[in-house]
Amino acid sequence: MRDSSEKKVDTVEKKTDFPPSTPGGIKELEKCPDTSPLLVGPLRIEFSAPVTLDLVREESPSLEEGGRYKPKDCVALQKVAIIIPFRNREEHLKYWLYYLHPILQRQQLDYGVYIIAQDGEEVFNRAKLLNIGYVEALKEYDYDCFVFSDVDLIPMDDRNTYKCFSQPRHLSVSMDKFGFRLPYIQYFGGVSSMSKEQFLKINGFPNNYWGWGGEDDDIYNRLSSKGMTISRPNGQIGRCRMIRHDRDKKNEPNPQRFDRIAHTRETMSRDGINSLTYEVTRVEKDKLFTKITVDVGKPT
Ligand code: UDH
Ligand code: NGS
Repeated sequence: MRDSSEKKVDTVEKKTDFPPSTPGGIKELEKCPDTSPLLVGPLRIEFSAPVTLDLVREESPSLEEGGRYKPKDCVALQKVAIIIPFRNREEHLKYWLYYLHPILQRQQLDYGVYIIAQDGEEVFNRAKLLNIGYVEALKEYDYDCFVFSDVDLIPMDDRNTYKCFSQPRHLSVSMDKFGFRLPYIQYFGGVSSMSKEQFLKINGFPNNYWGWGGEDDDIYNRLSSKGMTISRPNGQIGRCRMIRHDRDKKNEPNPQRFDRIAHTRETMSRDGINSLTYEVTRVEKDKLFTKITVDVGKPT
């Protein structure tokens, strides 16, 4: 009988002789690099050319149903759910899909696109839709990172990676409508990302901001009250364009927003992902996205 030290040598030799392989003998994929070699840097973004969903579908051969993708040649470093709050912005969505799918693929992400559409004619509730996106995306796949993006914002540089960092990330730092500057240092609106842990630490987002404004400041207050800081790309890489639009119906400035953001620290433990209620009314799987239409209720 051989002694245990011989056995050990045996195991080591096996590992050296055969590179990591699956039971079928196919070589396992390696992790993707920290920086994707496919990135091209600054991009020309414009909204004059006509774009149709069929055109975008034709140009996205590698997508799987529901707007899902993962790199073929390496294992993505993060599994990212992209959540878009939505109602009646079909024109903007076309441009978003047209520009973002190729960018996200060059960033070598394992990702899915979730359009969370508010049903009915009640006042719009952006932050609640984002909470719903988090919950619904996790029912489908073991995402570890969540990117929350307005439908009308397009990055102008593909080095602005739509992934998560050791601190919550603000990605739309340099918007054309603000003269390519941050409007104020605490600004966290537009496009942001959070890992599952970061999101849960703040009990998700507030559910009671009905109408325009303040919900992004509430999220900032939540992060800062839990001792987190905001990570950002530099102002060059973080440039992005907003598709110009008029104010939407049923998304008027919320007169309660100033009072609400003054009390985030007291309300955040009871208003958030732990108090979220809604009903899914429709799920549509397109090649380019998963669209989940939801009844979010109305202000009480
Ligand atoms: N959204 C919709 N539908 C709506 C309202 C909002 O899809 O009816 C979503 C969409 O993803 C949008 C995001 O929520 O990008 C943020 O809402 P917003 O576009 O109203 O916010 P923003 O600050 O505009 O971009 C405010 C109105 C600006 C009026 C300018 C008039 N010149
Ligand atoms: C602040 C709003 C934010 C908003 C930001 C930029 O004043 O919700 O302006 O708005 N906060 C409050 O109203 C308390 S923007 O210029 O994009 O319309 O995101």
